[in-house]
Amino acid sequence: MALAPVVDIHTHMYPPEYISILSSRDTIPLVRTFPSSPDPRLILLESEIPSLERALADPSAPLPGRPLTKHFTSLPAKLSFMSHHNITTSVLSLANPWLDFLPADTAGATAEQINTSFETMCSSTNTAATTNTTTPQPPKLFFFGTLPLTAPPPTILASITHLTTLPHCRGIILGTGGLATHQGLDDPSLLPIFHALAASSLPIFLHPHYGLPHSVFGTGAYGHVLPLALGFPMETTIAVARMFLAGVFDEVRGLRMVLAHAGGTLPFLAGRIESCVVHDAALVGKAGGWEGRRSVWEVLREQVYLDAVIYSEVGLKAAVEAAGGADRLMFGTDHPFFPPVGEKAGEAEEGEWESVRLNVEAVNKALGEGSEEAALVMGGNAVRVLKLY
Ligand code: 5CU
Repeated sequence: MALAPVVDIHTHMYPPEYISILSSRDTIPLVRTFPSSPDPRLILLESEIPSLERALADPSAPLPGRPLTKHFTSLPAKLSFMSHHNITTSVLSLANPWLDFLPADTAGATAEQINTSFETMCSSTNTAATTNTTTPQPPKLFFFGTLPLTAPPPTILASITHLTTLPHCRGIILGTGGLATHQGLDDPSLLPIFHALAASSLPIFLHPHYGLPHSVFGTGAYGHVLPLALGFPMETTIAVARMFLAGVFDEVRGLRMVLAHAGGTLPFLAGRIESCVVHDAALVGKAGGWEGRRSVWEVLREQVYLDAVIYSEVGLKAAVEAAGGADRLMFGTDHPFFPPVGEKAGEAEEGEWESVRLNVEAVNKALGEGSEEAALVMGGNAVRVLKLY
């Protein structure tokens, strides 16, 4: 009997074209080399700016950001990571902050170049995998495309049309900023884009980047813990809540979203959001009102899927409940983020990653190792929802 596939839907890369762009920049996001570090450093987050400034002024200061290892950029490293973790198929995506910072006049061409680069990675890998064996193999790679959101809407729509011509594209990855004006995902100007994605059957993989204002985290030296553990999930929660309140899901019933990090805090807070809606006189009584609108729960269960990147059985159970069943969650690793750290980090990166083990364990503990439900989350759902094979 063939083993059930393991599909990783949350796995990022920066292709060489993207690294060249980051290396040429003076403001975040950027890549810098420092004499004391073998790997260049990747500096993405607002919270990393103070340490970047200190390191630029003083060569003995701690290095800013994180090491840009081969795991961020190399296809062989991705394939080797998949093989170490028994991952049958990965759905790659460009990592944050995507193309959000590009000038309007270059964003369209860059999106085309990067999406083509992902398509080439997928097709060459899948072809090589089938030519080297006599037994049929499932394809190893698919990808979520990226949109030139700072470009004028016709360029964004043309990019969606381009993605529909790429055989391995299975949706798009999207941040929460919205269009060039950065008004978020409840900006009505985004509706034609959402309609086009729905009409093209391209789901959105929604992923955070901006977090919360750095000031809420205080001045303690707590590394990346607060922005990543709390800022990222709150950002996702707020973005989806705003889309819900603006009626985007009702307006674009064909829109499908996969939310990163098990929906941020939505599984825990959906009830509170719903209660605040039905107890808000201004909202419920509003002309053209709330009557007939679906609840948060209905939207979650009809248009939303969650990844299973939550690292604990408690969170995973909540996500399954909120999404309406184990058939709406999909396994992810978040590779290349959260590599092993410590003295033997480099060596450990070539073996099993604890971050992956925690996510696999969460699925097994919450749903039962070897169960049908666990198999769905580990791969079956992605195969079905993203029409992989
Ligand atoms: O947790 C994550 O998903 C990430 C990510 O994708 N990018 C990043 O900069 N840090 C953490």
